[in-house]
Amino acid sequence: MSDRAYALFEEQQKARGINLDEVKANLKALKIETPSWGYGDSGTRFKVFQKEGVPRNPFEKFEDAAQVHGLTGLAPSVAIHIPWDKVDDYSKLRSHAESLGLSIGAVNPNLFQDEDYMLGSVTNANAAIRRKAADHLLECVDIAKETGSRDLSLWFADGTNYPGQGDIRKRKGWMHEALSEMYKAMTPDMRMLIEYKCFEPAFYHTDLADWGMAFNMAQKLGPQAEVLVDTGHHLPGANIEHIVAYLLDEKRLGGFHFNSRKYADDDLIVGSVNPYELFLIFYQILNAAGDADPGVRQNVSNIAYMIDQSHNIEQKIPAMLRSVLNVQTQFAKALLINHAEVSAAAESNDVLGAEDAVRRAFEFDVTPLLHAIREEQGLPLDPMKAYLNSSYGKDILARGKGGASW
Ligand code: PSV
Ligand code: MN
Repeated sequence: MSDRAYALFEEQQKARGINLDEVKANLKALKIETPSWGYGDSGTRFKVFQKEGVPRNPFEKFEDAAQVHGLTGLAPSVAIHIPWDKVDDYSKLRSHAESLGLSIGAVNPNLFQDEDYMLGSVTNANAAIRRKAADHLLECVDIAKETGSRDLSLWFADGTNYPGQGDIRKRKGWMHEALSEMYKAMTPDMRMLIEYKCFEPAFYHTDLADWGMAFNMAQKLGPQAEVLVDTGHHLPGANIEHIVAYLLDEKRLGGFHFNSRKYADDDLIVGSVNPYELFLIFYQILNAAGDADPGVRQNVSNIAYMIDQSHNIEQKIPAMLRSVLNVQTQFAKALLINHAEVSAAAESNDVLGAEDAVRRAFEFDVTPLLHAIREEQGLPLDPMKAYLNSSYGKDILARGKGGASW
């Protein structure tokens, strides 16, 4: 049955001029980093819920992440957040990850939970607090050296709630000062990924509020600084795929924090509310993958795809499985776009023809394709079912309640 479904699918795609061998190779190369904090207890600003079976330490978070990778082949690295994942010996954490078939991914400094940072970290008016924050950034560079991480992923909660509360231009300078110091400490193979967010926890202004501010900062710092697009960090109606195309054209797209948003930074399962947006993001990326400029093509191949979600009401591991599978599905659909057909229509000003050529790819059921690659990779055809039928979810209940939060 599955062979027949695939044969039909293959015939259909061939007729559209799609090379399925290439599509399959692209799908097998897709890597999505999962966040260590997505395996721990989390909550809203109203309550952190404690779940049974949640990892008690960073080592156990990697064990859970290994389930996601083992069943999907999609998630070989795990981002860490410091101090949430602080350990005495990072080489031990690194060997543990490697023994599970994983690597340690982006290192995320945390400059938002210390009492001192209530009025800002690197942009605090108090020089001693700014120093403390900059030192934490330097500490994270050292950690990345030990973990073998390429990416340092930065997000700042810095901002103000009221006009006059802070000198916006001074704060801009302080931000640049701290990032320059960090940039100089990085090794040549490291990247600084600068994340922006329009609001929350600050509500009047955020020091890095949008992609333009992050981009400007990255440009001032140098080629190892790039922009990180968290899909939940935009104002309603923002055209994220346009931002993606723009940054790719400037060769400054460092990566993504994928999650789903309806209202603000909802941090829910990516692709659960607006899968078409995710598909259109991949459309822009795949369009740039065929660019004449090798720099743009290189940027495409270096994009870090990461999940940034905290699952408060869902079971942690299945929620992470759902997330990486949703990304894979939309990527598969985007791979079915016939770019020559889209540009022919666009160039002849055939508005509906161009829109149709993009949308049509989204409308295909890619299940036979995904089953075929999973079979070829020796993976379960239905990773979610395989997890739910395994004993892992029951076995970890022995960890009890009160595991690591965030
Ligand atoms: C902030 O909302 C953010 O997106 C940053 O990436 C943080 O590091 C992460 O969430 C923490 O959950
Ligand atoms: Mn994020």
